Amino acid sequence: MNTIASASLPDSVQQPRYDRSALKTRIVHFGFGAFHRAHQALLTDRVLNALGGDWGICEISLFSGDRLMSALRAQDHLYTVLEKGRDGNQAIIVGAVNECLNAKLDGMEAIIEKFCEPQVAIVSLTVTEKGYCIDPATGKLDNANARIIHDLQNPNEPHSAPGILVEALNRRRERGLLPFTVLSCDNIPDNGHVVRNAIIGMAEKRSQQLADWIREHVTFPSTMVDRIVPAATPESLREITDTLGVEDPCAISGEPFIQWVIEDNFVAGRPRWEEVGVEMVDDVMPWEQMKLRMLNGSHSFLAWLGYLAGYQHINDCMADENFYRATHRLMMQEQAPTLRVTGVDLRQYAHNLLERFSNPALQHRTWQIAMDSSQKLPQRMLESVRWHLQQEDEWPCLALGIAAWMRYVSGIDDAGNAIDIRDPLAQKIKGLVEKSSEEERVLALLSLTEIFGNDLPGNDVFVQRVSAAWEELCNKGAKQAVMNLL
Ligand code: NAI
Ligand code: CS2
Repeated sequence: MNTIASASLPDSVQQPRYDRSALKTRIVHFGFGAFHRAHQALLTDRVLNALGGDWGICEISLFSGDRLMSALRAQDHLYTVLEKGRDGNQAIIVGAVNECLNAKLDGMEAIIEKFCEPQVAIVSLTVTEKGYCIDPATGKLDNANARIIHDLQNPNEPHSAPGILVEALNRRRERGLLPFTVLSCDNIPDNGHVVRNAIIGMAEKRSQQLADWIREHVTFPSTMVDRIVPAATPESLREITDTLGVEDPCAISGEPFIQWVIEDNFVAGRPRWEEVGVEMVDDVMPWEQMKLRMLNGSHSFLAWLGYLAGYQHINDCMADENFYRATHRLMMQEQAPTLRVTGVDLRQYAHNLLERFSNPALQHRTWQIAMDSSQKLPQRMLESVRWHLQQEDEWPCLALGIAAWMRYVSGIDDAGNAIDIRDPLAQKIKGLVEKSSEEERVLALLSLTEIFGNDLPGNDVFVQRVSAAWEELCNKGAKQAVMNLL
């Protein structure tokens, strides 16, 4: 069969310029999803193109991905990234991946052993917010999570990402091997500390010595990651086939913009990512907050309100002047003041975000961004609300955003159509929705302390403002409610 590994590709397609046979698995990556392919793997590929070296990546997928990984193997672990700008596209063949393992194809034991190979220096993760098995309101390990319960009872046969890492580190320690750096690349505030807490929290339940060894030897740098990479669709794959002249089932499209800010704290070396524009800093938190609140907060605002209003894609929302202006207002008046990042022109940052959101080539679905929202709401909106409550000022866009989440998870859009809600808390949310009338809904959903904490549901100003926004949304619909913000 003809694949991108065997076909002769057009000259316009960028291909690896380095010796791929020199690659070893120095990075093991959890979560061969859309994002990793177009971000960390692509930037590592850029380092290899610039400097050569042996920094190969082994891709791991636990719960699905067997077909994807079979396809990846059939094309020598090469795949395509199509960068889609307003002014045209660029196809890039990424060569940094040198092997892959999948739980269904290879078994969990082979996966755990891969983490134990002596040359493995970095384990990176893009397993989505829910993959960390934490309580979103506190960032602490969720001991009631079914996978965590399983892994604590069966520590040598783990199922969760933190459980697998604890078992791998345990084996490395027993074998006298050096540890690796754990590098979370998910949109979670303080992602390094969160994954550290989850791993040490589990290790402590196994053995104090193991927990102490991890504390002493393993590092967990936090990162800020940014590139809009929508899920692949039949249309996006067809466009790539047309560009290459051959099919690539592992291909992914995304925007040209890319940013990665990393705390420079690695125990066993790293690729020289700084040579390709990655920013290595001492403290990533201000950057993460800026991105999570300005970009992701606005994305969620648009996803819930846009979906309710009947807009399928983020760029459709941007084409509505009221949505555009309300998003700018949310960014500049309600998110930017809460930030402590220095040396960034936030006005320009907001302008660039609106440009990126407007990119018609991306077709980023509002429904996709609305997925797993229970895991996203705290860091994208609620932290900012807490800041405003302390300042005793106004936050109408955030209030409407939170009410829009409530309306979205209530399951019916403004045209009366049912919404397909995907969320790890979906069952619990459904129960609360079914048991409450429209008038009782806000209070019913505020009982979710894993999202709202213990403080917000008891704060009268918070409850009153979200309730007012909810009423407006129910009575007037999303389009009118957004217009009334202006
Ligand atoms: P995706 O759905 O394409 O891939 C998610 C990957 O995580 C899959 O490989 C899946 O098997 C794995 N996964 C899902 N649940 C898991 C669990 N409970 N335990 C272990 N692995 C699990 O999603 P995509 O687009 O790759 O995004 C992943 C994450 O990357 C996002 O949630 C976000 O935190 C971060 N991110 C995504 C961006 C994007 O534009 N797509 C941009 C910036 C960050
Ligand atoms: C989006 C993000 O799906 C979502 O929740 O808000 O994945 C967003 O596309 C990225 O964070 C951009 O870097």
